[in-house]
Amino acid sequence: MLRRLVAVGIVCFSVIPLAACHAYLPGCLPKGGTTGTARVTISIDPDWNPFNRGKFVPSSVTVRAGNLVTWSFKETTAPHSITADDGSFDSCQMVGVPGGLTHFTVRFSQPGIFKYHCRVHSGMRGEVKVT
Ligand SMILES: [Cu+2]
Repeated sequence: MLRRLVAVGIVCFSVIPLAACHAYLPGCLPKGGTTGTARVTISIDPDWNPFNRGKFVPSSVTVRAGNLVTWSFKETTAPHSITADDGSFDSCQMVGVPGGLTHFTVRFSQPGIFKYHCRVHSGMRGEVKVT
């Protein structure tokens, strides 16, 4: 764990000597994740908006109840999280460095609209519609 934090710090401070890298989400415990083959993959892509740094693509997806959704990390300059607005799942952090979490998968069992966000960047938002 410490080695991972040091690696993130090195990447962050050599690439972006500013704010986006301070958020290691200490004390956050990932929850709601699972493994398996996802029906839909959402990419976390770069976004050079200085307030967001990343974006969920596509930001809205539709799946059937019981399907899995995987978020895949493509952005490599800032940490992000996939955090349900209702707290039902949280990746805590994903980073594009060796040893970092680069995928996060959630099973959506109940119909509804599930909104999520990135804990690090308030402008990063998305939703999963479950039919
Ligand atoms: Cu983010």
